Amino acid sequence: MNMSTDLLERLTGILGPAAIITGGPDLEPYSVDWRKIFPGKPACVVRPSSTGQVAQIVQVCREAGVAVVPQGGNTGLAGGAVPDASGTQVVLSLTRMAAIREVDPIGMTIEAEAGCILKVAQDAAATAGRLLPISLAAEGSATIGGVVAANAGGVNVLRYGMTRNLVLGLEVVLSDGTIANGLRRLRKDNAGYDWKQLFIGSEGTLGIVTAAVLRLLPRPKYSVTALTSVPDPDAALRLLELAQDDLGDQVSAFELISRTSLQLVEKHAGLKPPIAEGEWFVLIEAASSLAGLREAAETMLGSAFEREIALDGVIAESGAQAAQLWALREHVTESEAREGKSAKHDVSVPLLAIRRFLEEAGQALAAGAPGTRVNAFGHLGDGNIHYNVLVEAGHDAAIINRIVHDVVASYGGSISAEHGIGQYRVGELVRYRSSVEMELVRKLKRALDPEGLLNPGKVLSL
Ligand code: 2HG
Ligand code: ZN
Repeated sequence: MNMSTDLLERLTGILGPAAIITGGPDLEPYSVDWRKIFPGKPACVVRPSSTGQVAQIVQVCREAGVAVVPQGGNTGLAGGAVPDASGTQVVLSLTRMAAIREVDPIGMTIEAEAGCILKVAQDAAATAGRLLPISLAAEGSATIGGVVAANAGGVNVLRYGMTRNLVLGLEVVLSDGTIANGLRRLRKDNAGYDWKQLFIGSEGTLGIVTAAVLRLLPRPKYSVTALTSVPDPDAALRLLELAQDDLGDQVSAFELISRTSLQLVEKHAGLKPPIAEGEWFVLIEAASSLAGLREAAETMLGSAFEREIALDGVIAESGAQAAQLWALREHVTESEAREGKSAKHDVSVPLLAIRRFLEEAGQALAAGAPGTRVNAFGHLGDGNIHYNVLVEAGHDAAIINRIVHDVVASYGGSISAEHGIGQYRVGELVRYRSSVEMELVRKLKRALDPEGLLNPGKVLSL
């Protein structure tokens, strides 16, 4: 531990000794991300149980000039929730603040504290006959605060938008320890600046999200899940167009999976796809409360086969089979991690450029980093591909990043479609955003966190 006894005494006065971890193996899970790519060393971990305690912690840390790193489920992929290696930063874990304060099935809202696990919030909504449509592979451990702070994406963005689209109200602890309570649950609220938007996706660098009101939706009664192989990514886009023509906005997920991804899942998770042949696969889900969805999906897929934009496919016959198809997709990240290190590229490009992006990035890698293997998969319907390159001995991840991101930039794409910047992409962001944009962002940071003590080193460098 590397902090003054005075600060430790003040923190202990706020929380009691049981809610502070100062050393030993208990520190480990808070010190490093789950992939163990960004090892850090906290001065200590504090575990408040109320917004008032968060506010007091921020206040005393500020007085001591000590940085605070907010952390939820620690499931992020950009190192945004772990401390640096200096041993001076305090990790503020929100996992004890896990209450669901209210579910309102008529107003269609849920209010939850930051540490509430996403899956718990989804289940509470389902019990009330409603849908919380944020859905990600990490939903069993990701927390509402982290999801909001990261503006998480996931597999339902195509239909319901990013987390930002679903946030109606926020409670945030500001850098001076004051509490901004904007926990309104209104569909329409156009009264002045919508300040909460600043905190959504700010990754804890502007304030600490302690609770949120999220919008719920009607819970569809029927859903249909299909896995098909497609001849190439362009055909996948034509299949998306067909699906949207025939099923409208009932298409809730449209995921592209490469053969390499499925091979990794088979090798490390032991899951076999029901379709053997093909280089590219698409997992489609549609959901509706009106009957006839399955028939419509069958007709749609029938015409996809006729037009040869789908080659082979299965439609799940039961909820269990649908879960098996989803498991293939959901195990990609974990299987990739088991295979070894990877240079992750969470990129988006305009949909029509996807095939060219994939081809050009592949060619550029073959020329500039020969022998690399690409694990490409992602949310095709959002133009968001996880273009992950497996890094083996002799490969330089920085060179690989540069190669891939330069191709992304040439198509007007984004170097972080949904995972955020964290610490992983701070340098990259500066390269691909204009100096005017970067200065605007720095001004916001200086205004809201003048001392630079909220999650320093993440998202931007001052
Ligand atoms: C997903 O879509 C996640 O499964 C993780 O965003 C992506 O592992 C990744 O790169
Ligand atoms: Zn993703």
